[in-house]
Amino acid sequence: YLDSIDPGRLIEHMDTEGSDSQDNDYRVLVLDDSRSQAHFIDTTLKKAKMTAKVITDPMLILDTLEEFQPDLVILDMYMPGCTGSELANIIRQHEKWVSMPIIFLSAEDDINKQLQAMSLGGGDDFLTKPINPDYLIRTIRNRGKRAKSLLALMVRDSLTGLYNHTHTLHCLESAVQNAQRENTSLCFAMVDIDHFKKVNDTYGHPIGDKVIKSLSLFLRQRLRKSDVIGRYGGEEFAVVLPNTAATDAVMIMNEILAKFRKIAQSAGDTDFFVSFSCGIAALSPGMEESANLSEIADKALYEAKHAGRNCVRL
Ligand code: GH3
Ligand code: MG
Ligand code: MG
Ligand code: MG
Repeated sequence: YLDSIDPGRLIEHMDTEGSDSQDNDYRVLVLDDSRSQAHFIDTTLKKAKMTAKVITDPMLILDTLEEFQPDLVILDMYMPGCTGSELANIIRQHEKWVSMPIIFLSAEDDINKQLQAMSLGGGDDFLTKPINPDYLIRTIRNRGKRAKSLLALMVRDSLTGLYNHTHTLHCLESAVQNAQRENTSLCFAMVDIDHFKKVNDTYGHPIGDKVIKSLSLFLRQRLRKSDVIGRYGGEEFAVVLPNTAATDAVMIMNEILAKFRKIAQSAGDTDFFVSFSCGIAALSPGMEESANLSEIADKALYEAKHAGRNCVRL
């Protein structure tokens, strides 16, 4: 049964978002120009088993966001050269950070100034110093939990639960960066169900949906946990295969195709069979980065369709 496939690939994809064990696992970036304050917050967060990163220089905020990828940011209000609300505005200009919670921290107890900071800066909370550690942790947990579950919804396709088009491309982008940094190979595969219009026309749209879900489930079961699977379009899927050479990717996708087309899809009391076509783009160590993997995979997919469908092309 699929003996030529690396057993590591058979590990089922599991969704772990929202599980209890992860509830405390927030990545929190703290910016406070006062070292003693920064240290106090750092200690408080670590005691609550959060992953904290503390910086004291406002100039480092954007680079550190990119590097640390926090779930939430805590900003001191008054710092030399800029205010917390000015920084929050700068952060919010980046699409990627639009929904990330920002908590202001300050000794400012004038409610009007607090209000002004909140309305100018796109912050979500204003905590006053001296900070009550329990209150700080509770605020982070509440904000963090909601932000994480919203984000989890935003990146997924609702029919299949797979990553959506946009998030799949984001994942491809970071996978390419990783592969280049670590000098490893990477493949990107595009999968498109053959003659899917006929399925809809013959059996109806809901049965078509069932076929899409069936392929989605099959890909999840057959690929590694580290592979990224996305619903790229209606009946199109995309797979990012890190640490995978071109010949292996071709073999894996051929195996998946051979098994999938044997699965009986049922429509009432009739069974039917569905195949797909697949185009693969490969990035090998040392290759020029200019290669646009999604364009190349798309061309390979077109060739697979042109060659009569039901096949894999590199
Ligand atoms: P080919 O082998 O060339 O890919 O043929 P095809 O019929 O699969 O190609 P085409 O891309 O022209 O048709 C895809 C069809 O998939 C058209 C559209 O109505 C249908 N479709 C798109 N999204 C969904 C969906 O979410 N559910 C269902 N049931 N059908 C969908
Ligand atoms: Mg300060
Ligand atoms: Mg299509
Ligand atoms: Mg199709």
